[in-house]
Amino acid sequence: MLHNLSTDDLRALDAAHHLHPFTDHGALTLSERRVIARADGVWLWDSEGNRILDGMAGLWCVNVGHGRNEIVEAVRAQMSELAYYNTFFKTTHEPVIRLSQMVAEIAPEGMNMVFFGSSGSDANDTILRMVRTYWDLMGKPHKKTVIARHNAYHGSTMGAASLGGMTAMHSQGGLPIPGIVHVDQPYWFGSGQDMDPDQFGRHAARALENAIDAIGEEHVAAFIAEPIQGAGGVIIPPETYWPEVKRILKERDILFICDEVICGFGRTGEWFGCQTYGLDPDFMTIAKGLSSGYLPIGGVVVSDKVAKVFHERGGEFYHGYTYSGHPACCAAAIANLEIIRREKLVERVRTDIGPYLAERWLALGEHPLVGEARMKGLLGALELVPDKSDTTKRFSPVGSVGTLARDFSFANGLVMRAVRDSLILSPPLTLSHEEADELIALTHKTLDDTWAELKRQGRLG
Ligand code: PXG
Repeated sequence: MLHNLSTDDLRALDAAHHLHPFTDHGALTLSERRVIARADGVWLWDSEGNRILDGMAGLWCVNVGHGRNEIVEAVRAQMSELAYYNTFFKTTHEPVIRLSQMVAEIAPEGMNMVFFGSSGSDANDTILRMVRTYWDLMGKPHKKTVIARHNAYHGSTMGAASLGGMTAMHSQGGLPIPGIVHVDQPYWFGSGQDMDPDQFGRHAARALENAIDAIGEEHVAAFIAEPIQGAGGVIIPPETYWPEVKRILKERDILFICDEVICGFGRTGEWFGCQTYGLDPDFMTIAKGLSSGYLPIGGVVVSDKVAKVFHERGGEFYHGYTYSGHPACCAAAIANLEIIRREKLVERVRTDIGPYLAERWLALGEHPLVGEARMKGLLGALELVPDKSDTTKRFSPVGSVGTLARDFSFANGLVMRAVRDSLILSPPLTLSHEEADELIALTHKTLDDTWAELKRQGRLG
């Protein structure tokens, strides 16, 4: 470890050797690089000693908060006993067995089998192969097309980025791969303001129905969606959306893949987002909150209906990763789930900190810069607009004000994420009332700072 390097040394070495994810390296300056040094609870400290409230729980993942020694100790104990062994060739081990059982316990009824990998991306690639293999085994090899949604994020590998609906990502690497079709997202604020939200929710759901009809049900293998789109901008669908999608999926012979990478493990006030919306997935993608990010682990929760077909007809499924069911990662996940259970963090989001924060977050909707404030569980967004009297108007160029506000937020001591011109929030589930008050005050200041700067630039109204 390089313990005595100055912040400037670290920045220079970072620039010389480190390729960051989702980063324009040509534009990233030395002084912009923030070196994070340590963390505890909801707080981060950078290498210059600044204390910052982690409003994004790392990257939507540190559900139990930072600095949990209990997880560290569980990993240390596991690593000294068995740091690594694989789960191929008829072998298994206690941590992967215990974690599989725990996940099956908290998963919706009828979902009892788990396949592990290291991330949400590889889990979605796994699902893509499972879904197409399932239909082969069912004697319906023509069912290969997967329907996903525009602006969805399902990961960065070839399959997952193809399932995602980010056009900028598709433009790099020749994506999407064949057999993936995207339909509209239920983003009322972005594209539905000419209808009331309920009407728009049904309208957005019918995009799925229309796509199925256009492709032909006999060619459609599955529909993949997040209960609430996270990276797409915390798109909380109108209440009418999921019931209508559920009806459509029930009427058709199509598998439902619920991507729970962000919504899972308490974030929406239930263990899984599909429970918040009463959905019946055939597959769930899990990662992030499974271990609260302490070690990398993700996976696929498979329904009994699908597992039965693989067991009875599948033979060998030629798929797996060196680190499938990694013992140390499983130990981290087990300790993490034990904390979530013991501290009743899921209930806490539903009945305590969720409503407490939402009341204050939604009140930020009164700010002159905010066109809409929305929150579900501990997922929030503030849509920033140039003219509050017409919330269909946008800043130009789109995204410039989101970044400006995000930078003010960071400078004020609060990490939020910018998506287009919205500010996004996804704090640890352990956030206290006092910390929530501080978070709201910092957000208020960030909105004021951004508003003053835009006024100075003459970009309001
Ligand atoms: N599905 C969903 C819904 C996600 O949010 C993935 C899959 C992929 O997981 P991995 O573990 O492969 O990263 C994600 C990841 C952002 C951001 O900027 C969001 C994610 C990852 C990185 C950045 O909001 N989500």
